[in-house]
Amino acid sequence: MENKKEIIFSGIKPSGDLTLGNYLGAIKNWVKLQDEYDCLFCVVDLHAITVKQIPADLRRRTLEVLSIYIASGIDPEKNTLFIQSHVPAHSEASWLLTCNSYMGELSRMTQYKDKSQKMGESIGAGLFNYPILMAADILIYNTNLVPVGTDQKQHLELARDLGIRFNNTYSETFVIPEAYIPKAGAKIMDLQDSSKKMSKSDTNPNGFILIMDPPEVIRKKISRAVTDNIGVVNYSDDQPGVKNLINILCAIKGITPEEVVKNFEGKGYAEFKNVVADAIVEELTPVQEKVKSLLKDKTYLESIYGKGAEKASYLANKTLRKMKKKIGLIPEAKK
Ligand code: AQP
Repeated sequence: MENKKEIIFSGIKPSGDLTLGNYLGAIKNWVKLQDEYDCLFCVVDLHAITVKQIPADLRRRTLEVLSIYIASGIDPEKNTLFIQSHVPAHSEASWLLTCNSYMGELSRMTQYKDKSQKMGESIGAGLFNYPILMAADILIYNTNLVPVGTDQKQHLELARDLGIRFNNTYSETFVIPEAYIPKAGAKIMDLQDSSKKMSKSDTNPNGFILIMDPPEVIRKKISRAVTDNIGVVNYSDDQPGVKNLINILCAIKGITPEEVVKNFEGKGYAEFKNVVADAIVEELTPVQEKVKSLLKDKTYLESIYGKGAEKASYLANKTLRKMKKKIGLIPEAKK
């Protein structure tokens, strides 16, 4: 009998240009998982529109994110790569789950609380409901594992709760997914304020490094990264800026913080920062070159996301039909 592989689903929203946080916390780890698991990697454009987007930018970024996946080493032949809005089952399943969700549990989501504090009255309903769409994304593929950074753990917990609730209410329908938190790069922090995670929607560009930032910009941002006046490269919570740079270096090089600390004994921050910047530039330059060349071949990209959507739709629709039937909706007339 064929040994069935476990299913992995993950995605990134094209709500801004992707950061080193997205790369080290998500994409770089996905590359390692593709041989062992059946992977679906999605560009979650419907999540991006939970905040205002300029249509032309959204279109550009959606294809850029897909190109970054491929350029980083995600093999489009081995994995299912697709654009979320091309598989309407995500939105339909999301509504079915919305009707089985509570306002209370959604208002407890810290990401919503953070964003709503900044936006006040103008906070969108989409942003409030977004964790349900994320639950639908995951549950309709009977996903076993979801590789996410620690920032997304709470949303995954909600997806599990909604899946369990549906199974208990209507009988076994969904596989209940587990979080797969990477050892390295789980949370890359802002370079200017190490108390918050590096985010693509940040207003201060010195706080993040973009995957597509040119080398000179990367070097400048790292040299400006906030550290402290202790002057010793230590891996300590008392030196959060330095700790973050060590985490970045470890995630890129696959080494431990202890090794980094040992290598920089008796050396200053300037030398340390140069090494970190070099490592980032060396890691991102080949990705950037490949992205630029992929973006010139729109026909190729279309063939990838076309095939991906077809395969994803087939799988998602099977679960969606089950959900509808169990809820009591009449099956569609046979064509
Ligand atoms: N700073 C980070 N460190 C580690 N992992 C990160 N991820 C994002 N930022 C970091 C991981 O990237 C994946 C997808 O992220 P997303 O873009 O869909 O959503 P997000 O987590 O809300 O990312 P941003 O950059 O903070 O987006 P905005 O600013 O638009 O809200 C997830 O696996 C996430 O863990």
